[in-house]
Amino acid sequence: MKGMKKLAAAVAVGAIAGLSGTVFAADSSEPIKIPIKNWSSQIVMAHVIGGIFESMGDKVEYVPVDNQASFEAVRVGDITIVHEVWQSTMQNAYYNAMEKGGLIDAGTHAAETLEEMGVPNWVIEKGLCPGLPKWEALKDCAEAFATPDSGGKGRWLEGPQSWHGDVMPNRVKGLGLDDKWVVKFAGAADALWAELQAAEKEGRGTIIFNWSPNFTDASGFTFIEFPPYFDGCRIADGGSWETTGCGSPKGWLKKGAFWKFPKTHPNAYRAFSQLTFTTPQIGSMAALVDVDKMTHADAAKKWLADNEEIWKPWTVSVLGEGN
Ligand code: TMO
Repeated sequence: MKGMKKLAAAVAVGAIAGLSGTVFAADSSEPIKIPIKNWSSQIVMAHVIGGIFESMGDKVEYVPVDNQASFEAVRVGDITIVHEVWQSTMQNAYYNAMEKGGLIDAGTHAAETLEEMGVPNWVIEKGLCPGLPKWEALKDCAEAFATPDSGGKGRWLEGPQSWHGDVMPNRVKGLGLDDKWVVKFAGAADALWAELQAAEKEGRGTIIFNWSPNFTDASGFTFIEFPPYFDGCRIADGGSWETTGCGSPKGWLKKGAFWKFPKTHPNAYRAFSQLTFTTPQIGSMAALVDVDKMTHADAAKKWLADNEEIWKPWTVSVLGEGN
């Protein structure tokens, strides 16, 4: 009798689902594990995506991870997704994990990306380095960028060393700028934004590593034009001292997932694979924290509340509401 009831219920569900043609399995009640890294848009987007999953009835858990280690972590399922894979600095780790097996491609955001050294626009307007944004200008303006810790050279403020290893020291040397410039690593992203404010207050030049999409897209920031990137130009990718002066490539921003995610959480996976953010959307996620000084979690709540018409459709089956 019990079995009959179950069967009848299954037939009824099947019949209803049959109207729209497909039966969707329910998502597992196991939490979806979302990585937390160390730059603002990534953390806010983690909570935005978590909020989207929660709106669909899924459980989520936030897991702090080292950026480079995150690709192995998602390959073996210690985290379920990676949602900001920046081509210029992460594609090797991403494709290596895919080749080993376990990481699947979950689509590409609309935003194009750039991770590069640059200056706030007022540095150019004040004439602190005539000839920018061409990199050759850096040969003749280092003094205006000296700081107490730079030994009389210009300070080239790179992000934390965990982000790109020796790419910048190698670039400075490759371009023959190492007698005029010295690379210093910021302890964290916040130190880059603090430097922008301090330099403006003191009226001295500043050159920092930065990226787009970011909150600085809206406030005026110019990326320096280095020799063009090509595959293998960097020392770490087999390049030489003649080629490692190459700049960063413009690139994609991808998503990835643990291969079992589509099976364990088919509905959340469908939403995740459909979701895509633009440059201004990602910039605004960062701005809520770095300009408006909200917490990452509050920023995500506000972003979700302000942008329902953007993300709600991703939570609904392509077959229409009710699935
Ligand atoms: C990975 N990042 C956007 C900080 O360059």
